Amino acid sequence: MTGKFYQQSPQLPNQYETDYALRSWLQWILPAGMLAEIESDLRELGERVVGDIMEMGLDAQSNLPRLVNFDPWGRRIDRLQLAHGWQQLHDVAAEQGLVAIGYERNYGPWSRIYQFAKLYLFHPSSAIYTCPLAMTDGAARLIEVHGDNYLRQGAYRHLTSRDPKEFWTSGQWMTERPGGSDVSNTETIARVEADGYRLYGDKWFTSATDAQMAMTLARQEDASGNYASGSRGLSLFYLETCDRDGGSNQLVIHRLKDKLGTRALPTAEISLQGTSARLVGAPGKGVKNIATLFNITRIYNNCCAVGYMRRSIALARDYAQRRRAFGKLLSQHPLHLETIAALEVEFVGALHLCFYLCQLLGLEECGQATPEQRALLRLLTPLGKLYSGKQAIAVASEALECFGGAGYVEDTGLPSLLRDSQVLAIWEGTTNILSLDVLRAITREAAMEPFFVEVQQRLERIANRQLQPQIAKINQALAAIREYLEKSVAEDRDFLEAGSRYFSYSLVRVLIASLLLEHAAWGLERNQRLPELEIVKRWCRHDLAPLIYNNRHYRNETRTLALGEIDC
Ligand code: MFK
Repeated sequence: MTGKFYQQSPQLPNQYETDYALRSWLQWILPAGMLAEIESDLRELGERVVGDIMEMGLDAQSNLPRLVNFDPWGRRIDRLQLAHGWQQLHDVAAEQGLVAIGYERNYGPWSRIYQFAKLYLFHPSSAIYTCPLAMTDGAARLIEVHGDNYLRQGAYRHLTSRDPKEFWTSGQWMTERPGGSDVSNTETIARVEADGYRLYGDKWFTSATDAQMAMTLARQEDASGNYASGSRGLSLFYLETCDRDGGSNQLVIHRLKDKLGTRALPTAEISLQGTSARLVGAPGKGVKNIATLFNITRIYNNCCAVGYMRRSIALARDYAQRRRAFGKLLSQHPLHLETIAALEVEFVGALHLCFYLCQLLGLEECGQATPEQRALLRLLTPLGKLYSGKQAIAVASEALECFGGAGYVEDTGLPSLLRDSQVLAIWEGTTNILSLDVLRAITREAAMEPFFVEVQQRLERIANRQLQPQIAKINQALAAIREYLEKSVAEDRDFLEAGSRYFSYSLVRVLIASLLLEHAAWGLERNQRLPELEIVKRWCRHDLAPLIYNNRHYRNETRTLALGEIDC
């Protein structure tokens, strides 16, 4: 092809140095002195994620995992062939302490913030190596809370190691063919044999199948060969994927999933054919105990969603200052600027929620959280995951559009942002499953009152009169949420379920508004006009409580619309 016109590719500068939102949040929240201690580490990682770490991720994305079932002589081997880049990411994750920092707790409850700041920087360059890290972290926490000495002295040390040779990742094998979100349909059974438990069954989605261990659910067989049904019949098991001689622990890998995105990540269908395993926690408490793990992975999901948002915007922003159209740079087109600014508002809001959640997690794990903060952590975990997952997809989609056709072309690397973001709303609980979990949190953990008090106290701490219109708007939304909850008492359970996604969105939008507002007020007190001031004004222009009040008639109409039961 001839012609003199070539477009310039977007360039990424140091991802920590140029991230005012993260840096400003850390300055606001971290104790004096801590940021100075960790900042060189964050800066160095900010540089590497646009350098060698990004190269590793690209290598992993270009050399996809392959499953080799048989050796040339017909012997079943089920060997995963993984990209060099993927293996390097394992080593970098260990050396950077991406899991370890959260357990070393050198900064007490603030350690989680430090760790998640690093994960957030690492994630968008990592070909989603953060998926195995999420499950690894969840498994470490699970062992800390429910594990016995054997696991604490063994697996836990591997999971939290900084030595690449010692560092293990963990799988979380929950999904079975009849199950999916409804884990109560799990069919895998655990039988006591001469040397302990052996598991038999099929797991339909096992992410990061290259892990050295996994946490999984199975139904225990009793002495008469019967099994308890439902989710209360499930127990939690620990297994290692290889036996002592390095052979498979009676695992058969049938095939790798051909997925829309996260293609560097090996996700397999496997069978457990007498896999040696160890019971973790009390029998019959499998779902409750594995929740310790998936509540951590849900926070990772939130953090990684924010990481993708930030990367999408960084790319679009840079490109806007290189690409000319209609005689000027994209950055000189008012509508284009509006578009990127709207993405920034979404991203900064999501960042505030995510890191507040990490703050609560750190307090809880260090035994410093109040009962109210523990209830909030329980509530905000599904809320943060469900909201950020959806917004990451929307932001990635809009950012691709900022590149026109180039955003749709594979070798620009841009389409993978959208494809990989899409999974964030699916795995670890879909948006609807999590909206229902929000109801579980408010009914079983009484998390609603702590939520109201939290937002109210933030507003009360803001003295600046300039911010009164936003305070009024948030108070109005809080009143609407209270009214909605009062009304729900008189309604049936379907009322709450049908409205639970909108209800969840309302809680998130109100909480984020209060977080942004308090941060903006903090800036004003220091005579700094932070971008959060404009961000919160724009945030509050939208409906903060998009609740739906549904009754039987409304739901009948919904049924008609959803199922197309309309006479033509
Ligand atoms: C980049 C980031 C990467 C992230 C990693 C990605 C890895 C991908 C791997 C996967 O995708 S693995 C599959 C993920 N699957 C899910 O997340 C399952 C989604 N389904 C649910 O979450 C359902 O809500 C659930 C399975 C939990 C419903 O189970 P049940 O048994 O029908 O619920 P039930 O009876 O309400 O709860 C049982 C117990 O667990 C209760 O405690 P009690 O026994 O004391 O009554 C609940 O309170 C407790 N529980 C349930 N959800 C909880 C919880 N406790 C704490 N937190 C929760 N979220």
